[in-house]
Amino acid sequence: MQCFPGLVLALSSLLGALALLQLSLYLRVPSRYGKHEERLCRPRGRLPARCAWFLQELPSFLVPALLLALRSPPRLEPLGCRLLCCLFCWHYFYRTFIYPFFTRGRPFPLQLFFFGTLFCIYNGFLQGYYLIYCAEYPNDWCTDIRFTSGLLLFLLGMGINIHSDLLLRQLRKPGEVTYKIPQGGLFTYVSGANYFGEIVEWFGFAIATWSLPAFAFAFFTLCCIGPRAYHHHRYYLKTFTDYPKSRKALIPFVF
Ligand code: NDX
Repeated sequence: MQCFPGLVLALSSLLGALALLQLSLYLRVPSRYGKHEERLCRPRGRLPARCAWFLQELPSFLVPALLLALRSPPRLEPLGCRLLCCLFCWHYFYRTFIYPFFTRGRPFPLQLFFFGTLFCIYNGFLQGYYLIYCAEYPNDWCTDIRFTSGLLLFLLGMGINIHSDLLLRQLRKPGEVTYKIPQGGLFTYVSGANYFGEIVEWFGFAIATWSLPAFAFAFFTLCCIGPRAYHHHRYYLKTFTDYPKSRKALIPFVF
């Protein structure tokens, strides 16, 4: 396989277009899973959350790993480029092999599972293909301000995301499906602390890679879970009369 810059440009543009489609679809009405699903208890047409999250996210880890294995001879030089590919796989290792096994979420709708899986194959291919076959970095990329600041943002975002996922999980005992007010960590300031972390993480990744595919993915993430944070916030305000009034939806002290 070789690098086709036109393919990278086309796939990144389509990702940007999907992001805008998503924004237009989910700004007014939330995506129908989790607390925004209307018919909550019918098991038909749903997959257990653990199974759904594992299978859905797996391609984001497997596809870049497969592309890397197929690359002969390996071309992940210099060190900066190798590290960047590892960051992407590191996140999806967590999301595929750790997060699903601890989740206490409701069953996931099959239709969204199908779209989610397609999305993960698509994005796993785009990010992996670009980093493994196309990206060119100078030898001193690791000391470039874009790499170091992006890496710091990525690590900060990932830390917030994992910590917030943990706080949400601890709200329920095994088998429980009720919703409570999230407390602690960044939830003190925003209703969508896990989403805020994930968005910071992928913008950090985009800055560190300084690439069109990564910026397109960061934008997609913002358009996908940004509106969801807003809908979560409205849900909490409507459901809990004692919900902290100073808490914002997504960005601490701002929105
Ligand atoms: N998976 C990303 N688009 C997505 C699945 C949905 O990783 O048709 C994108 C991802 C997919 C999406 C994926 C792609 C686009 C799709 C979309 C659906 C429609 C959309 C396919 C692939 C689409 C077009 C138009 C382009 C075709 O019972 P429960 O499940 O609610 O329990 C929850 C629990 N919880 C609480 N428990 C007690 N009390 C409370 N108050 C609680 N509040 C929540 O915590 C869950 O078990 C858990 C987390 O819930 P929630 O709702 O806060 O997060 P969730 O949305 O489930 O995300 C989980 C993590 C989170 O860290 C988030 O940052 C990350 O995954 N994520 C999620 C979505 C996308 C994404 C990251 C990204 O774009 N980077």
